[in-house]
Amino acid sequence: MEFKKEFLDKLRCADKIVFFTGAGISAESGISTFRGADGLWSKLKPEELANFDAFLRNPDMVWEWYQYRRKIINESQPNAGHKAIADMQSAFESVIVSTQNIDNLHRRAGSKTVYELHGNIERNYCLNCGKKFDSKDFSYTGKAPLCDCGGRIRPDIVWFGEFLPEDEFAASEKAAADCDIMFVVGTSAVVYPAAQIPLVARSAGAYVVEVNMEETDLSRRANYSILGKSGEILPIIANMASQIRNKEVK
Ligand code: BJW
Ligand code: ZN
Repeated sequence: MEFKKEFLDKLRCADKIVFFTGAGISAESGISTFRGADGLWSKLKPEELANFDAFLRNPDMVWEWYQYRRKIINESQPNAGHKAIADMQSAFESVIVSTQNIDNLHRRAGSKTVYELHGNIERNYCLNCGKKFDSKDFSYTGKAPLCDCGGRIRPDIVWFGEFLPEDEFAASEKAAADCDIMFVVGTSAVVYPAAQIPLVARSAGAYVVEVNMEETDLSRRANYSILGKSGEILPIIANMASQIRNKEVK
C-alpha cells in the first residue's frame, strides 16, 4: 500500500498523536455501527432508545436493548485496529485515544490514555442517589434494575440531548489542540459536540488523517483521507511508523 509522502514526513517527525474513533473501529470485532445500511439505527429508532424520555417511558425495553448490546460487547475482542493503536504507544512520545465508543475495547487492547466521550456500557448509576454500579453488581432479571434506595439505575451512556462528561471532553479538546497528527477512524463525524474534536485539531495546525471505509462530511476537511478497513490500514501504519522512526512497535 502506497501512502502520500507528505503523510510519511509528518509521521516521521510527530511527537504527539491522537486517535479520535467511532463505531467503525469496532465493526471488525463484530459490534454493529449506528448509521448506514446495516447500522443499528436502520432497524431501530434512536429516539425510542437513546434518550432520557424514552428511558423514563419504557425503562424495561431500554434495559433489554442495553443488556443485548452488553452481551455482544462482552463476547467480542479488540481487533487489529485497536491493537495497532496500542502498539503505536512505543513509537511516539504520546498517543491519546478520544473515543465515542462505549465498548471499552481500546483499553482492553492496551491503550493507556483513553477519553470516553459517550460513556461506557459497563458503568451504571442510580438516578436518585448517584450510587455507581458495574454491570456485574446486579443480576438482570428482564426488568430495569432498581437501587437499594428505590431509585432507577441507568447506563452511564450519553444519550441525545445530554451533556458529555466535562472532563473527558475538555481533555480531548486539549489533546486535539496539542497534537501533531490526529487520526479520525471509523466515524461518520455527524454527532456533535464530539465531531468538533477533529476540527479543533485542524484549526490548531495538526495534520488530520481520516481512516474510513467511505467518504464522510469530514473527508474534505481532512489533510488526507485513507479509504479502507481500520483493521487493515492501522497495522500497516503502525508498521510503517516503527520503520521510519526506527522505533520498535511491539
Ligand atoms: C468503518 C469500518 C471499518 C464502518 N473501518 N471504518 C441538529 C443539528 C446539530 C446538532 C444537533 C441537532 N439536533 C440535536 C443535536 C445534538 C445532537 C447531535 O449531534 N445530533 C446529530 C446526530 C444531528 N447531539 C447531542 O444530543 C449530544 N449532546 C449535546 O449536544 O448536548 C448539548 C445539549 C444539551 C441539552 C439540550 C440540547 C443540547 C449527545 C450526543 C450523544 C450521542 N450518543 C450516541 C448514542 C449512545 C447510546 C447508545 O450507544 O445506545 O453515541 S449517538 C451514536 O452516534 C453513538 C455514537 O458514539 C455516535 C457517533 O456515531 P459513530 O461512532 O460516528 O458511528 P456511525 O455508525 O455514525 O459511523 C460509523 C462509521 O464507520 C461510518 O462512517 C462507516 O463508514 C465507518 N466504518 N466499518 C473503518 N471496518
Ligand atoms: Zn440509589
